[in-house]
Amino acid sequence: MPDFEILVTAPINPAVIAALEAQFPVHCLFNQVDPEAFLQSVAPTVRGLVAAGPILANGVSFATDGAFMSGFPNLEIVANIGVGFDNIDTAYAKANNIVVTNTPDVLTDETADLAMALLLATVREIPQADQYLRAGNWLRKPYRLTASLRGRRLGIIGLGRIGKAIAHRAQAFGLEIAYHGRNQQPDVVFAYHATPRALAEACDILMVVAPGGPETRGMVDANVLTALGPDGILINIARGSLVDEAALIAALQNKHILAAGLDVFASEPKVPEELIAMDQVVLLPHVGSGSRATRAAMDQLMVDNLISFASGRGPLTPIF
Ligand code: 8YV
Repeated sequence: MPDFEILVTAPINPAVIAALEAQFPVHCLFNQVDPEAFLQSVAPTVRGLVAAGPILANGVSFATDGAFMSGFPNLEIVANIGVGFDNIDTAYAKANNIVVTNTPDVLTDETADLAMALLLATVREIPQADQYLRAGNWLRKPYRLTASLRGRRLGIIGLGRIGKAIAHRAQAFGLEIAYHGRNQQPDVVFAYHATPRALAEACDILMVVAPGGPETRGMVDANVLTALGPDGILINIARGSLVDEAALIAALQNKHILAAGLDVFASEPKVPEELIAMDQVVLLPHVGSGSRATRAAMDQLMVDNLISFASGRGPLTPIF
């Protein structure tokens, strides 16, 4: 498709760039010495953008906001690698008839697996116990006893595809499940709570799975954490923006909650020193979807969206 020029905004897998180059003329913005001058030269003819969320971008990406998109007079599609699309100004895209695609489904099970692994690691202190053994401490005395998953109630904020996959797994672990979301879902048997605070009051594990963006920013605040209680465990695999990070640090320091397992952070890849210094947290570098197979499937879905759209068959997974 020689007349469908693509601009890649983030340093994605080189193999994916090669796959795009087999179909389209491709420009890469992220490795330019003078990105502004480069943009000026290519922007008029670019019809598709490849965007990526926080982890692939790793701070090098260009925000796909309205100001950025407005520099492309012939922009028709933004293809995102990632199911979350809070890195894209979707209101601007919609208003300007720009299609936005994401990569749902192909990462659902991988991310749900990681959520359960992070929950177990946090409750049973798996990284801490591993560290204890490696430091030779086991030779002196057994590892301390930990909290337990038994008899716990799991509250899921955001019962979408990934939230439901987590609920399915959590049922097999014998957990009682409740949820909060924008709306109660008529076909769901789990107890619904209209606010994050009410959910936190009813549970002792809070699993954050809802999308990022202005609507959910800071929804897990000091009040919600206090409601979770001193045995409470917070797991966040969604976006750092959903949790008031300063309130979380204070809640952990003051023992208003027991522990936290975090795969995402407010300003990742920067993680607050206070969290790094704590023993009651498990911290992961945003690896929810990060297996080779799942990332390859996400990459392929992004490429397939562009091919399908550019050849007139429409996008495969548009967000609106
Ligand atoms: C991605 C994610 O790895 O899909 C998402 O929304 O958070 C991760 O799975 C990342 O955003 C890719 O850019």
